[in-house]
Amino acid sequence: MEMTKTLGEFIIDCQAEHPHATGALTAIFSSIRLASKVLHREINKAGLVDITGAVGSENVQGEEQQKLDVYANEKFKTALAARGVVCGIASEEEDKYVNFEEGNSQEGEYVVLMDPLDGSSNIDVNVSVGTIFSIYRRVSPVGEPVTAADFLQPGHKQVAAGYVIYGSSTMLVYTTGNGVNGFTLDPSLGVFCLSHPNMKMPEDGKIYSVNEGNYIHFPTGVKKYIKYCQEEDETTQRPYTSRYIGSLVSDFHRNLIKGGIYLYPTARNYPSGKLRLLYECNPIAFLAEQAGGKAVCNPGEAIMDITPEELHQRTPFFVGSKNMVEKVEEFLAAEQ
Ligand code: P6P
Repeated sequence: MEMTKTLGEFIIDCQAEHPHATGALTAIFSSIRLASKVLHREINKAGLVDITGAVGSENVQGEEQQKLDVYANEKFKTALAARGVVCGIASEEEDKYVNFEEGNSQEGEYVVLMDPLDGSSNIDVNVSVGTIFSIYRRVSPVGEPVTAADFLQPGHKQVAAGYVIYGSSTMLVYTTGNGVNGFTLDPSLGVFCLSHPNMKMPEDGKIYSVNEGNYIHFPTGVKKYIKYCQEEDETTQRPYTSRYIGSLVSDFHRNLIKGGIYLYPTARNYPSGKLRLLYECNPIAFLAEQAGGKAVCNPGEAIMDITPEELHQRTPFFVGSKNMVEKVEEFLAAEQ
């Protein structure tokens, strides 16, 4: 029986297809792979220790152990800084971007933006969470400290993007612009194995994911689309099913496999939308488009065409099966 290809073997095969590849991206994925295994181990202790807050105990270095989302940030930051190919990162857990000064990091040609543990409030109720990452080539001169411009690039400049979902199994799903592939961690071996080659998002779906608690504050077009999802219509297999986990990576992952749409419009507490453009929406949008889906912020406005103005800016977000996103665009456009 043929052994399943591991993530490392897959990346090396892909690198062989790009003779000019320097191996830098391979090194970055190796860092992400390592940090995600560490996080897998910690998250799966959820039943044993309080990992949603300071646990009150000290680790071997005498440091007080930290909230898991801050812990995740430190692990990914350390892993990414260790290889000398990443010159800096931006993170939901960091107010400003971080310039790496370790070793020859300034020679690094890539920057990474990440949400190290998205949906972390779900940890203490044992609901799946995820890490989201987005990789760009730096635009500032190699050898100098990173600048804001390195991070404020539009999503269509991404070199790679992906997520790790810590659920019933831990999976890493990523794209480098040549399709989407999913790898499942085999904890007994400590390797990610190619389990979902060439992932394609169904053009249509019957699942809509939205926090309907915000309904009364949604734009009229969104309200009309939600009612459309709930109407009886056999020809379009409606009513659809409402599925909302409250963890973007989990909702997106299910919709990627089964077909569906995730909506986070403007709402009362989020006049610009809740989700962050740079390290949540852009990477998920890259994956969606590479898998045949679509991601917009407003009708006719692709997420990846937004020119970012500040690191933590938010945006309305509609992502999923192409025909479902285009249908919500119709409802939004009709109200403009
Ligand atoms: P709400 C988690 O905080 C997150 O950023 C996404 O993972 C998730 O889809 C969304 O916010 C949930 O937000 O307002 O519905 O609780």
